[in-house]
Amino acid sequence: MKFELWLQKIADFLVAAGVAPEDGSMAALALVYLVLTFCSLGIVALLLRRNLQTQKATAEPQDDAPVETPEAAGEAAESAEGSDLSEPPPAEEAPVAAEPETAAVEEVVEKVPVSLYQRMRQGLAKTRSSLVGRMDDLLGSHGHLDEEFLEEMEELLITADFGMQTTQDLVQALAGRLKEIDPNVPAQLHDVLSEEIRARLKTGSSEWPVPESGPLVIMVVGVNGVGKTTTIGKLAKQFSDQGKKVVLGAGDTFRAAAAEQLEVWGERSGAEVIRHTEGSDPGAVAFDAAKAAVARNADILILDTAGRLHTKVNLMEELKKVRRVVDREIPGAPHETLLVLDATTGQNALPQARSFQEAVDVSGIALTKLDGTAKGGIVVAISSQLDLPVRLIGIGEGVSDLRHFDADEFVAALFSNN
Ligand SMILES: Nc1nc2c(ncn2[C@@H]2O[C@H](COP(=O)(O)OP(=O)(O)OP(=O)(O)O)[C@@H](O)[C@H]2O)c(=O)[nH]1
Ligand SMILES: [Mg+2]
Repeated sequence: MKFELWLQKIADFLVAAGVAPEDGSMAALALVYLVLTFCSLGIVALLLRRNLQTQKATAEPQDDAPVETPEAAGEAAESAEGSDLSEPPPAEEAPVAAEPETAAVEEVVEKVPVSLYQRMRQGLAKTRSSLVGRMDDLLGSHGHLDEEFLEEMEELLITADFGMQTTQDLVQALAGRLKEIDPNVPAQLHDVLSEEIRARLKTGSSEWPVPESGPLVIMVVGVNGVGKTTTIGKLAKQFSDQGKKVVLGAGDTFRAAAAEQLEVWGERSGAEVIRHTEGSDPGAVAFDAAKAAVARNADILILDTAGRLHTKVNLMEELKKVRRVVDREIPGAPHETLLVLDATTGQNALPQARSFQEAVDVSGIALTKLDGTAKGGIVVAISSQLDLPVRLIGIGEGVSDLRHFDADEFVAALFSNN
């Protein structure tokens, strides 16, 4: 009623302003419509502006940290060239004057733990959008959750690299909990699935073993190109930052560039690198590296090895020999044998792990390139199907893109909204 009165008043005003009396009501309605449209547009524009400002504020700390460090710039250049570092970089590439700036940036990152978590989320962005995003779409297309929904979930988990065994296990668990999920509330599906995934992830200790005496020896093995040398470099930097003295053994004598690549990481992390010439015996390098680590009173010795196919028996024998050599020099060594697996190779990682495990008594997994795959399910497959802890995950090429694997953090980074 009131609206009609208002409309009549506007019509009277418009007629007084010169509109024909028979068009007064229509003109008043049109005016009201126009005013409402402009108000709505104004509100939409305000909301968009606020959203843009929020996105900018959350993006800034993550984008700045890796890009501004001189190390990150160095790594970007290195990744552009691939792992083939045939030309050793000029000495200026590790400028002493640039150090404080790097330290300052890393200090800021240390002081704001949330940004470390955000970086992990950033690294897992592809997995999150493909897994959780597709799951939400699937939920949206099903009015009620039935057998067909479960079949499609099974397909989704298999394409996300969870592997047949883990997928079937998860789908079975999901089938028993469907009544907890309202198809209109995706968060409920996230909660159920993240709980089930979390229950299947093993939590290894984040502490490294403490040897009875002498340096902690970590031997790093894996097939070609999985990220062994890069992981060693990142790890050496982490240990050095903790004030530990690190020696690196360039046990990949197969390519001259391999030792040079390790030397670049040695410069970055302040670790001494023991190397021989191309083609020499990896056992001899291990012997010298162990001797040097003891003589220098080092806390950590990390041994690089050449990439090798897990199916080549003679190459696996070579690894056993290297182990025997270090054990003779430092009893009990290697205390940790880290198998590096490339997450982008998917299910092939599992037979690789089994072969290395048989040959050299692997004690933990470093899963690299999780940032480069939309198939993060491999973490769950490896963690639930192998009797080995996932110790480290690589979520980028940057020096700080190596994290101790924390199952709670991993699940949160995949499923939570912030
Ligand atoms: N995106 C991404 N790239 C990585 C990661 N870890 C290593 N890489 C890249 O993978 C490539 C191979 O890394 P390397 O460390 O040389 O691998 P490798 O196992 O030592 O290789 P070989 O010694 O030839 O067997 C390099 O370009 C690295 O920068 C990671 O976590 N994420
Ligand atoms: Mg290498």
